[in-house]
Amino acid sequence: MSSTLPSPLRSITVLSGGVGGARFLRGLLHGIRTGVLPGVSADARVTVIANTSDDLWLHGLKICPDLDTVMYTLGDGIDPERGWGRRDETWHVNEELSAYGVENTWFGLGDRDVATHLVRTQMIEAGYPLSEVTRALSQRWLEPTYGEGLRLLPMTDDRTETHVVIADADLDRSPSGKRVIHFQEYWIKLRASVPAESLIFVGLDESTPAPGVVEAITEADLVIVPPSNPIVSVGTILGVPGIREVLRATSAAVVGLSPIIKGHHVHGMAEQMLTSAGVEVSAAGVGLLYGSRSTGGVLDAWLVDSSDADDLVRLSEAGLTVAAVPLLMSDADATAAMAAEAISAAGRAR
Ligand code: FO1
Repeated sequence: MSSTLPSPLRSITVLSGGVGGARFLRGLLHGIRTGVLPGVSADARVTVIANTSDDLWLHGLKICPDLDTVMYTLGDGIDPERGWGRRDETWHVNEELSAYGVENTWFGLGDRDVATHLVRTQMIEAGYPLSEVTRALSQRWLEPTYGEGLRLLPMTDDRTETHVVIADADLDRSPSGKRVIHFQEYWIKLRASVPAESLIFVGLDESTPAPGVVEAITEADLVIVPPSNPIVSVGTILGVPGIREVLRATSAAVVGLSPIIKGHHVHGMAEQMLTSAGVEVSAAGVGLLYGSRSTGGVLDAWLVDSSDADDLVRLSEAGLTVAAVPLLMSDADATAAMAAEAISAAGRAR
């Protein structure tokens, strides 16, 4: 590793969405614990800045899917098959709501998961900001295993929500021929099966970074952009006024890993989101979207999967330090190896 990366690395900040980010974090933390990451201190602190623009209010409950996915995954409470929600879940609340004919039944509210939403909602209604609520929930899920070694922060305490504009042929319902729906309705109910004409990030322009977010980027030794959705997860984190600027200004190296392998999103449905934003659905397309800090972007280094090695020339011509390495997060060891490659690339970029 280059001598220009702090040695050892003591502080790593990760900008995370839901499933992809959480799985990457599990591998990163596994790598730190098992000592397989080059130049990383065994007591390195990881700070996660999570997307909150997927959040929704449903049945009077405040639901934060990406915060919860990270929290449950790292706290070993996640359902491993679904990648979201609690393991050993039951669905009586959902069934009872359906029996009353109460919408929205397409959103899976598990009984165990509901307890998290109840605690969060109670605290928010008592006046606590989301960052404080997240800290309280983390006391159960993260502190017992990671102590001071892991901190989960929402990107903002302000309410932001991603909405999607879709075509609607039912002119009685949508005289304009278009309808605006919550991102979760597009994602879950429609399974992103119709084109997203555009995205509306409600409240994002007026939001401010949550306490600790700016410092976590400014004071980090390394910032990692994991294989999360570049538009509706990382894109919204970068959309909080001030975050892109501190990322561009930090003395930490910034390295990203492609969520797109051979033209497909590995852990989600990012293709539709990239297409609606006019971005090429490829590892190169996402790398160029983030861009090199040397030319006004946010990254120093970008990793693509070995099968996307053809994209490397274009990316390095755009000023990025690049490498083609295996990017399938098949288990914690394989993911820790990805984190090790990210650290090596960050070292070469300095
Ligand atoms: N994803 C689904 O595909 N179906 C669901 O019913 C569903 C419910 C749900 C409840 C709580 C939660 O934290 C996450 C949930 N997710 C569900 C995942 C979530 O919609 C998304 O994958 C993300 O928001 C995208 O990161």
